[in-house]
Amino acid sequence: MIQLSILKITEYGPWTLTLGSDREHELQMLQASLYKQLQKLFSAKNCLVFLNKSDEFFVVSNGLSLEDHIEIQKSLKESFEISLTISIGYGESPFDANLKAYDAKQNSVILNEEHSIYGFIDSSLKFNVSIMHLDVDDLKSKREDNSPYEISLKVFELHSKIGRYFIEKNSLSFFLGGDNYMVIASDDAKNSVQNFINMIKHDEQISLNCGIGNAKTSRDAAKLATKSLDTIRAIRDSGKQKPDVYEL
Ligand SMILES: Nc1nc2c(ncn2[C@@H]2O[C@H](COP(=O)(O)OP(=O)(O)OP(=O)(O)O)[C@@H](O)[C@H]2O)c(=O)[nH]1
Ligand SMILES: [Mg+2]
Repeated sequence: MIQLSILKITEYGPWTLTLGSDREHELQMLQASLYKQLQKLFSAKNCLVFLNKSDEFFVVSNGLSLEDHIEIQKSLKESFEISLTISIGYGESPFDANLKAYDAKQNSVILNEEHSIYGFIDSSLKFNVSIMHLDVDDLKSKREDNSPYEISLKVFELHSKIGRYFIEKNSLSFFLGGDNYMVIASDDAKNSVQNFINMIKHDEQISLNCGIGNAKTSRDAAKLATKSLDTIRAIRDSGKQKPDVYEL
């Protein structure tokens, strides 16, 4: 079972208009500081925040109580003029947890009105999460005959392919920067990642490595996923035949 908290800036559109037209630089600074603060607050509680579209953030919040969420809301209130709405859901798969959180918001299932928290929490459930850290093998060599802009276009096209493929496996994919992606993965996703890697190798001539981590909390699962990825690199760099996928 996995618990997901979706944070969204409340009434952001109308608020942005209050800044006038010369606002884009202000909004970019606000979004960057908000992301930094959220990552700080949630990682202190052993969670990892995934940046979705700058006004919305996904957190695998396994084990976090309503009180934990209220504490975070109080802290954010001290630092930011804008506020966030939190929707919490759980499910057998990451996509199901996302649906449950979404349903709660749509149907106004309130957990705490003062702090704008919606959703469902059940502390009696047993939580765990699998994270897959995907990375392009030897992106450096592609830079030799592609300009920075062409490389980034490829990186975003790949993100779209990862997202489309793994939503079919009830999993959620996020871009982390560079040539790095993380998938909050179902068992089905883990079992099919080698097929996905083979497909991308065949269709796009891009080699991917995938480290997988399993743990109770998202910070631990991400740590193990990255450790797995680094293990693949270490095997490769020692001159041995590397696996495409490694799981801890
Ligand atoms: N978010 C994130 N970005 C990383 C990480 N490691 C590297 N990067 C980014 O990815 C870019 C490419 O680095 P690498 O993936 O190490 O380079 P590479 O040539 O593909 O080498 P290999 O992946 O070892 O084959 C870097 O410039 C960083 O932007 C990581 O763990 N997390
Ligand atoms: Mg790489």
